[in-house]
Amino acid sequence: MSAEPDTIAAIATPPGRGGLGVIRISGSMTIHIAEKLLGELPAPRRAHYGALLDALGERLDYGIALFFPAPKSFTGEDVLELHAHGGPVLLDMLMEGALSHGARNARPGEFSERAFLNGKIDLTQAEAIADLIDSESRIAVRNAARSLGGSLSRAVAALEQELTTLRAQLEASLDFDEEDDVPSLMPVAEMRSAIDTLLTHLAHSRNAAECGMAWREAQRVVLCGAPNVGKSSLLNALCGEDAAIVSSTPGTTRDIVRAELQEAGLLLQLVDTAGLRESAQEVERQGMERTRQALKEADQILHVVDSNAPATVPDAFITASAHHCPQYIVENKCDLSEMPAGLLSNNGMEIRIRVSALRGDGVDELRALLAQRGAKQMTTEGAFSARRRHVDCMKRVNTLLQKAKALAQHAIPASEEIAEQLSCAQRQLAEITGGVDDEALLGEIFSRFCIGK
Ligand SMILES: Nc1nc2c(ncn2[C@@H]2O[C@H](COP(=O)(O)OP(=O)(O)OP(=O)(O)O)[C@@H](O)[C@H]2O)c(=O)[nH]1
Ligand SMILES: [Mg+2]
Repeated sequence: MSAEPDTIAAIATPPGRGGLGVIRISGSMTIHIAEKLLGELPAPRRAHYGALLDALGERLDYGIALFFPAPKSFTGEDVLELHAHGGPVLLDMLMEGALSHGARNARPGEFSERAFLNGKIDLTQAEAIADLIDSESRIAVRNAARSLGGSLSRAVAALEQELTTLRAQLEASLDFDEEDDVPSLMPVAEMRSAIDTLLTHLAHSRNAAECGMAWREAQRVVLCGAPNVGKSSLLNALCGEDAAIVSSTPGTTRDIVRAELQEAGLLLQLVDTAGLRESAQEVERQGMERTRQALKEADQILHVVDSNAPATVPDAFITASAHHCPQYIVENKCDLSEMPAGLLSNNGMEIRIRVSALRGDGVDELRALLAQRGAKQMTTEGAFSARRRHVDCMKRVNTLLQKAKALAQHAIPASEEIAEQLSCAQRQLAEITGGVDDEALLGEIFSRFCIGK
């Protein structure tokens, strides 16, 4: 992190040619740079149309400039935005101008980092900006927008407030206890119930955060089954492209093949695996090991079978894996027996469907079911974009509160130990919004941003 408040500049639009290209400048030299590159300082927060000059004062383009004086700007510093035409060489020449008049190239995420350090946004909002840019589904966009608007921050702030109140009460009783005769101000039962309430509220926020985390990342749909039943063909049919190699030789797929699919706003990652069978060679056995690993990480499992072959005994591992997530029995190759494709049964956890990957019959129906079920696993209501980091912090808070609760079960509770657990829990909560001074954490978060953000 930079200690010196120097002036930074970056091209904020993606590389390549486009209608417009935007350069962003932030810092104490901004006014000077604006005067040099525009010939005058634009009025604050008003679109200014005029010539854009190079390092030597020669006109390069006409464009729009926006000047946001500190502290009412994104970073909290003086900020200038130059909207030029989107030519890469033109933008480079304008950047040279900004650099020659005192700016330096911004590091990835440095604008957001400054906004955070100047108290314009908290850490969850900074992360939400990156998530908004990286969102790969409509729901991920909406969740990121909620976090940017402060949903996650508010949930954490409410928990912090409850914790502060509880700690204050507890500390007050600790002080009084020292004066012997004065009874504890906080009865044990009250303390326990306050911790319980906190745990309930925490679980609620954690649920929303876990949902948000799930929406940011694709759900994994793993296709498995015996060799040659048509797993790879089905993957190709579902995603509409030839992502996996198909052949009539059993044991074609050795390694994991992944393909992405968007359906009803949901991002699904289809995972094709090596067929499971007893008499496999070394390489195929390694592939089967990967299949087993993929099954462990599955959100939904498609167990593909050949509808014409005698029902193969499902691999024990598939059956075991099916307990932790919804499973489908997909009877493939129904074209061979001229049986109609479509849903056969649906009993909640297990769906049976008949398809022809070759002809595409029943594939649309299967795709829709996958999205429907995927969406069911995650509510959208109240979810906000969240990262594993936030969820992990909440898990730690939960453990600390559980410890405090256990301590409060004793007839004569160890109040000081409880106070210690609560204080640790508060530090964990503060880490979510960036209230804790942790340079390594900030460096890690902001370095993943794109330049100009
Ligand atoms: N008639 C018919 N043939 C199919 C269908 N789906 C796949 N096949 C054929 O079955 C053979 C095996 O298909 P794959 O998709 O490679 O099967 P797989 O399950 O991925 O096989 P492995 O990777 O070896 O485990 C190929 O010859 C496909 O053309 C189908 O719906 N109908
Ligand atoms: Mg295959």
